[in-house]
Amino acid sequence: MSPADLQLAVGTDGVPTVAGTLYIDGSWRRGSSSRPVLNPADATEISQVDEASAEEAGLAVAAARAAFDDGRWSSVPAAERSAVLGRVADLLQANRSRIARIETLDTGKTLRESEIDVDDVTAVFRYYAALALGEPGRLVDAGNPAVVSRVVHEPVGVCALIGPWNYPLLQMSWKIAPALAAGCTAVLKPSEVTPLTTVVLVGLLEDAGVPAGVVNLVLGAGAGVGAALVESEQVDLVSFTGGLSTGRTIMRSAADTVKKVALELGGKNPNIVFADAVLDAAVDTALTAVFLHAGQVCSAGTRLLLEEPIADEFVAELVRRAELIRIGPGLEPESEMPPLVSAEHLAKVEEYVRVGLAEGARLLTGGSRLSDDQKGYFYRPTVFTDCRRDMRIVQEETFGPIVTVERFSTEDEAVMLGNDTRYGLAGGVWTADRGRAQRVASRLRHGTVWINDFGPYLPQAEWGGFKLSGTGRELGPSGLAEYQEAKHMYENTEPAAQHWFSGGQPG
Ligand code: TXE
Repeated sequence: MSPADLQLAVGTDGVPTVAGTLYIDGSWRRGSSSRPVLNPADATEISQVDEASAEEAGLAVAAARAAFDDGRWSSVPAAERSAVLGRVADLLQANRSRIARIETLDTGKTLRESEIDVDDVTAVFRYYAALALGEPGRLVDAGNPAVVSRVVHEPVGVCALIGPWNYPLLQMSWKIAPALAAGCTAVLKPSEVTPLTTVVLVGLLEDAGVPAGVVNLVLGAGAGVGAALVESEQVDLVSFTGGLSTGRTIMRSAADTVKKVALELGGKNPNIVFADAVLDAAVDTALTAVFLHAGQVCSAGTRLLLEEPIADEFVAELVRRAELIRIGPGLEPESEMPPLVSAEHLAKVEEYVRVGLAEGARLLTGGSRLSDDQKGYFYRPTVFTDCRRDMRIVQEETFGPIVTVERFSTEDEAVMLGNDTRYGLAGGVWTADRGRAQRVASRLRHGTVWINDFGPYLPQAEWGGFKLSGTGRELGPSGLAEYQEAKHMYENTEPAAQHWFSGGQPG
């Protein structure tokens, strides 16, 4: 039984409780410090994990570097690498309920959503297992029959994969599955707030047959361990999902070593509803768009834009249904909306509500904790109306269960408001007029646009942001390309002197 199995096997609720949550060069080890992991539903400690020092992060990078440089993974036949990824998918499914439970205890999210996450992640591993089979490269016509010109794609090298706390397992899988498919090696650093399912995932990768040194795991705070990875000269690429300000810091710091950088930095996502939309579906989806996982979703539809004639009726129905949402611990089957992830994050959301009120937005419902003596970090679904485009709650990512409502009168105004953000991750448009849907969707400057829906994503389709939402793409073929370098191989099968220089004649 591997240490990861052991961690899965012990503890109440299957939560890892033994030490040894760093994984370096194929060995589970203790770190130089430890950190308690809290359950957001009641603030109780559910686990202690080891954390790494910057020096231990360096060891993990060195292991990944050595594993890349000796080709122990990139030289494995593509079919075998693909089979390993397929086995990871099988193991995820075999451990589905246990992993989902750990994710719920760690992040707070509802068990139903955690189970969906495990299924989605399984699909991502299966997709990249298929893509790992690869292509022989592209032949290019060099205009000379004696030349064979071929473009091939090679792994980029050692990757630092830094994840967020809202979808820990899912976001890390979006990174490690294509990295492994491409033949890269990696050091994983999940958020210090929610490290547990990444520990489990690394155990599954080990059990699936990923060789020692190819995947390494360090836990710890961003400013210490994360920064050490980003600054390392031995790391070729950083893929980061998290907040805008951390993304900026990472991009600046990666400039010193000219690393490749992929960033997903959240969004402020418009959900545009025209009067001819199927209103029942639009209201229903507007709720899930913003209140799923208590709004802690980078693509949450937090900015609702309603066409004038339906605005009053729509808002009244939205508020009525928002007040019926059952808030509670993620493990309780009747809970529909979970707590926020931490006390710090709850404080941030509360501050945004104060800002909204001070800016003159009108609070229609919510705006408070579930109860004054709550132990967990619950916050009520919150609806603000009378919002203006220059308000901070309209422009900034609150990352909580807060929706702001604005109104528009024309298609042009809807598009203008939909693009009136420095972010560009996702947006939605609701209308029965397919021509208008296509016009508006094509004018929106966001990486994903949903028409008569909000939220779905597919492993086969690229995910990422325009503008300040980031750079690079995850998922789809581009998600693999992030982890590859294109190389042009030009072979002259009939070498002959060209005598470009006159003195270059045979003497
Ligand atoms: O994330 P951070 P925070 C948004 C959301 C949230 C805000 C801040 O608005 O309120 O970001 O959240 C690591 N070098 N999103 O502060 O700091 C850190 O350890 C290297 C959007 O919790 O961005 C963690 O692993 N790494 C988002 C990861 O970065 C560093 C999801 C993310 O943490 C580092 C979550 C450094 N200097 C929050 N500093 C999305 N895009 O979905 C921190 N880290």
